[in-house]
Amino acid sequence: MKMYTTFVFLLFITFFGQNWGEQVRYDGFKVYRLTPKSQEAVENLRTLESTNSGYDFWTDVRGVGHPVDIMVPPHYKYRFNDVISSGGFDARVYVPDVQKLIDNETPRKSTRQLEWTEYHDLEEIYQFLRDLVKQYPDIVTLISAGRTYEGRDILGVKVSYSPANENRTAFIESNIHAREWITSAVATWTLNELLTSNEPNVRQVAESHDWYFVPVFNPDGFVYTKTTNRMWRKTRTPYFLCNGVDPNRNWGYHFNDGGSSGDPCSDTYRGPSAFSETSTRTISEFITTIAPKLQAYISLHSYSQMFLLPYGFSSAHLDNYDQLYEVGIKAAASLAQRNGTEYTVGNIVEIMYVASGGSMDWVKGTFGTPITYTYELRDKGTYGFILPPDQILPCAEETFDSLITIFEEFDKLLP
Ligand code: 0X9
Ligand code: ZN
Ligand code: ZN
Repeated sequence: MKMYTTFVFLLFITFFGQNWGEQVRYDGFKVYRLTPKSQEAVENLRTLESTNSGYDFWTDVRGVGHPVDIMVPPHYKYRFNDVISSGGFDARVYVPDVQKLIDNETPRKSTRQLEWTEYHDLEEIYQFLRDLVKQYPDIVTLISAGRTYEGRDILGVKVSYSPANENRTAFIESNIHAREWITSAVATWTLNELLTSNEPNVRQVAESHDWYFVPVFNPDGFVYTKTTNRMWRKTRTPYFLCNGVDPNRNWGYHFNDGGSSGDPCSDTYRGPSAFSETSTRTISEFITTIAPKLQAYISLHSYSQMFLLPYGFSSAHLDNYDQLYEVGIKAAASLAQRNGTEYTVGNIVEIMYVASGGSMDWVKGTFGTPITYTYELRDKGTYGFILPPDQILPCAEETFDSLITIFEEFDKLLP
């Protein structure tokens, strides 16, 4: 989503809300859902979004009848009421107090083991990976997929049951956007399930592919969401006036081809050049080393409940769109079976918005990888990025069902 956490807005919180080095708080911040009823109302929203006005757009402006989620600071309440009463919107409060959601999300009883009943920090996730290697020394290997601007390792694992699976390699990416915590929780659960499930169909899929999992693609941003600002999206590289590049606008395929910003203070800042970020550059180098063997590249985001198909720069149905769409519909059906969770399937531009420079697009465009999906996981805005921990398991289970379907279906279609 194209969101502008503005410089002014951050400055405000920094100076008035608290001292340097402490957590940003969101007391009294509300998320409104505005549905524009006219083209004029749409334009007004676009203006509001692009002027870096202090509002944080959690979802992008798409058009008449399409709802937009906007986080509003408490001191903007009256100003925002004026926006609403300017007319042309259906408006309601979707999240009454963002800080309350954050507080409910984090009961710190720090279990070292991952149990998917709470969200973990980077070190706990990395320890989980190291423990798996100890537990399954013949199957799991620790990999370093890259490093970050702040000097962190970007750790992952390779899971391989047989050297014969090499040409059926799947890569699972998650948490490239720092605040989308549910994505790494789902990825680690998926990894664990592939190793431990006794279901015959799961064993079949697990043991007939090689797997790469890199649960936190953006460790600097992720750590920053834990220590300082829960709503951070980007990397942490300093640029003029503001920090961070949107790491899903920074990849070198159709870089700067729509749906990204040149403003370092924007949440969709593409960076000064393709692969300007240490993390995206080094990860892309790693992916290049395994690219000839890649059969699948799955990227996990939140939120919206969607299966997105390439590309983010064009609404054209390119490459194997039809195949991806058909399997996507089946995957959505199997996802819905368990809890009734509904997903929409389609091209990024058609069902979401223009967004160029994404990781999946780079993989698809550069290497022609057949299986390429971007998930937008739960939910549809009730909690948004701050999905309660009691939804981790149901979300992971249903997502896993759909992943199994994707691989079962493509095994019928691919050599
Ligand atoms: O805008 C994004 O990067 C993704 N949505 S999110 O709300 N999680 O930020 C969509 C990514 C679409 N993928 C590509 N353009 N490749
Ligand atoms: Zn995202
Ligand atoms: Zn396969």
